[in-house]
Amino acid sequence: MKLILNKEELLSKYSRRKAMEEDLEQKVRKIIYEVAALGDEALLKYAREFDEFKGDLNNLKVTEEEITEAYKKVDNDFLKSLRKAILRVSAFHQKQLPKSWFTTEEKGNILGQIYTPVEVAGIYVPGGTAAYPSSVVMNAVPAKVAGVQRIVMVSPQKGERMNPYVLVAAREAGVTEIYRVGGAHAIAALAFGTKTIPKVDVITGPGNIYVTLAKKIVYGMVNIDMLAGPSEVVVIADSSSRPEYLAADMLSQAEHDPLASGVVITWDEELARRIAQKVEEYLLRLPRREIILEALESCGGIVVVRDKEEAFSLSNRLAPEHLELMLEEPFSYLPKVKNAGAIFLGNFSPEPMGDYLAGPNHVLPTSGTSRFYSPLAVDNFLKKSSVIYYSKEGFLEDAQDVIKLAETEGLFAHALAVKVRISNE
Ligand code: HSO
Ligand code: ZN
Repeated sequence: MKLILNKEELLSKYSRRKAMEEDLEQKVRKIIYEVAALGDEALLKYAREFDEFKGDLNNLKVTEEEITEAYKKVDNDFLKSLRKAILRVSAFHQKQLPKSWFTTEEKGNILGQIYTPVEVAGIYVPGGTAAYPSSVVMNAVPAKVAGVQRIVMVSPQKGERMNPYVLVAAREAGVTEIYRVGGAHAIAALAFGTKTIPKVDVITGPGNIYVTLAKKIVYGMVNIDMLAGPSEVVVIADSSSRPEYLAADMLSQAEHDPLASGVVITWDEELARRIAQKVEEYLLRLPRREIILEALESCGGIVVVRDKEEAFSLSNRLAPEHLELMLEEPFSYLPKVKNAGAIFLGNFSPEPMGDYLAGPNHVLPTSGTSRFYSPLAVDNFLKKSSVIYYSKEGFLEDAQDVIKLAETEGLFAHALAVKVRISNE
């Protein structure tokens, strides 16, 4: 495989990847309309068809016994690491909690803004090899910190049982109920509600292309976090880093998905050659080598650019989900970063530290959307309300202006609501 590329070669790989996104929207729309109209009946039909679900409607919900069983299956070291991750992720998200505020004006009017958590949050957790306990944590913890009372998780069950690590992560992170369904039909069920699955206010979490399209379609009926695609990392490196670090970091995101992306950008040709050698070497021993190869082929490589300026302009154009600055004095480059979901600085901050334990969220904007989306956060589970209180004196001061503006708009009942208070005072 040709690992060392120039800028144009990388950009053409990126545009080919976009074109590969099939037009599945019609198919997904049909599933959503059916679940909206027929509820559980359609949900069950699609769960049997797409999730290989064998049971009945009353088996959709994961039981307490299954969760107890799951605890018996996971090892203690996992539980310890998981709990540490939850503590660190909670601490980080606590800092995001916004404060409601009020201001009192001269005439005694009080204005403000209050934050209220949504009542019910729906979190989507993919099944199969992408059933990550860490993603359960990253979705559930910000909801919990926001104060959401009901956190509903959906995840397709592959095989005989739900993944015990996912179940334990869900319980530890504060998920209140779990349903073994996935795909577009699960998203529709969360958006509209069925007899079995509650209607939620916001749906978060990454999924495959069907899930992403479904989230796009139900948006407006519920809120969603973002439209996420396969994982990506862009590493900008100089010779202060080490080829083995850079090669491993590139592979770490490529192993997620055949459409994932791992890119290193450098102006040091010798470094590029040494990274390529290391990539070949590591590939021989990595179990997910096939996925990595496909990913690197479709959307990865080591790009040699002219200089730092060109490196940052390319990275800003790609607007990656994860950006690693493996550079001497990495903090001095922060002002050059315009678009990135999460930024990792220095040789001891490889991206997996952020995937699991650092504290910031790993649900991040992908496919160039870090131009306008932000990481999943506490505010995805909160909404604001404005608060308005007029004192009598303040009211009388503003009343004529409101009457004037209302009458200009032809809205005489609006004007009346003010006038009636002046004449009765
Ligand atoms: N890098 C992925 C998240 C993940 N990695 C989960 C490992 N497990 C998207 O940020
Ligand atoms: Zn990852």
